Amino acid sequence: MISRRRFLERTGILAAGMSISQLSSPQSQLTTLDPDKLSPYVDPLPIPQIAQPNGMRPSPDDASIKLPSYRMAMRPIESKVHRDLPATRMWGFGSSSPGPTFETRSNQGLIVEWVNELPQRHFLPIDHTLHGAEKNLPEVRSVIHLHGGKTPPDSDGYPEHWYVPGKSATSHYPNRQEAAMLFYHDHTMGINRLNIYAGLQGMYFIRDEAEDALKLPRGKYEIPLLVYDRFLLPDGRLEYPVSDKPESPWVPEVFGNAILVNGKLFPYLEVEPRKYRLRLMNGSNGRFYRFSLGKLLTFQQIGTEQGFLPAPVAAQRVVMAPAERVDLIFDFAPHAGENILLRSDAFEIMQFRVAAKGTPDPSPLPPALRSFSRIPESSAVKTRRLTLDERMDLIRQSMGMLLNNTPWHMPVTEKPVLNTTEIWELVNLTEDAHPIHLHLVRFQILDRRPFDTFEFQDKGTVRFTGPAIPPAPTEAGWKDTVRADPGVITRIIIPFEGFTGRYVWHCHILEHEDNEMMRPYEVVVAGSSG
Ligand SMILES: [Cu+2]
Repeated sequence: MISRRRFLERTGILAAGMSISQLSSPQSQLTTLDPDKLSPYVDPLPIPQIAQPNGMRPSPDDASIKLPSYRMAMRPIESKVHRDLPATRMWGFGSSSPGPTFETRSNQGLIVEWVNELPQRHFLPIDHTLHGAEKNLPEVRSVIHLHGGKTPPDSDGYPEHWYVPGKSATSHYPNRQEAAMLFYHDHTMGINRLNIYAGLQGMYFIRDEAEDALKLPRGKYEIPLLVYDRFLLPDGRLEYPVSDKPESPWVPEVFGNAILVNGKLFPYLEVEPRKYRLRLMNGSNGRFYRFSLGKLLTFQQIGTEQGFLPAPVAAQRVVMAPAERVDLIFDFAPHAGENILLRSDAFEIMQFRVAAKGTPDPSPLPPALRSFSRIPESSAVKTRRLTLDERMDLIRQSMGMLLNNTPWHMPVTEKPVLNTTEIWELVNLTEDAHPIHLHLVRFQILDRRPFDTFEFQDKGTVRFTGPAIPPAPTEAGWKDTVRADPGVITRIIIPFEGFTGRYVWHCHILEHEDNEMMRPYEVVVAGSSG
């Protein structure tokens, strides 16, 4: 039997009743911060500023069209995560981490010059034994990817297309896709877990007319919540755990002692007694969450990573793996004058302070959000069986994970044809749940089905040990990241649309991604299939 222990650890389900500080186990002998000794809810929730264009530039598609153009500089910053802690050194965009939030509309293209203004030395521990992070390479490198974006390949932030301090790269985002919450983040080969942990991520919203027509809460009633854990020391310093091998400090997973929302520890937000739209995102390196509000109050989930669900789904909890997003509506009206906590199981994360009185709330909650049809399996022209594998050393310590037992540098093996649909079967042979993300595309979950992993490894045959489970109603929309549970075959159906060219697919546990759990794939024109 495959143990589900590690999945439970990730969600914190085993930790019910424990404080965050009891959970954390840094490999170093440093005195760690005990967040439970800090006063909670003394800092207001920061809302990142909206990014502003600094001019117009001709579209790469059609020079007669001018697109808004942005300059986003990656810089070292100092930021206070809590009133009673000294400022923390991080890397941000402009002057903040998370960086400024992009607001744009469907079919409104834009151009971003991503500028590396970081120092020459990294402040987090690089593992030079990892592929793509060798000692002969510059320490500080960056390349930015727009997660969830239907982006041309040369603008997608390929992990090997990094650039050093003093250099920049320009990306064109056509935004020819539906309303959704995307995010931008570093994707540099071999060090992306460190660059994101340092702070290089931010949010990106695409709007459209279908969204406008729903008349959902907006403006100050729509709150982005980017949640991520970090390991902080009592002096406010950001610590990244290391292994006990100085020459190879990589660790298979990182769980911080402090859970931040938009960069603050235990923030509060003053709200009116009315409906709010909460845009939640898990920006952690490896932690899973199971979010709830108050004492399991009911909220309405209205969207997943790639836009609206067909209809609102009532729920009391939502599980989120790294890089997953949910869109939800919560009505504070019955809670006037109360304080409502956002929790992940036993962990308190932030506080909503509901005013006693407010202005009337005209926002309806439409019973239908969008037309949506499930893609028939019969439309798939190809089914690929792809394993998720763990390499163990002689004493059963993880040496990292692989996709389809194939390291990054091997030739491309997945070459879907543009404008065709494929089914990918993610055969998870590890003891971990892995959030699997494909660049460029959106997909639907078909089902998850447990199987005998020993028989598969022994004979290569699939023997199912239980029925196929369809996606939960909260996952039954367009996704770009899917949780592949251990001992389970997770099937997704993917239309390959938009562009031909080289992209990547990978696990979004950043420690796994940086250590070979990432593969290139290539969308090709018909006739050159592989
Ligand atoms: Cu993984």
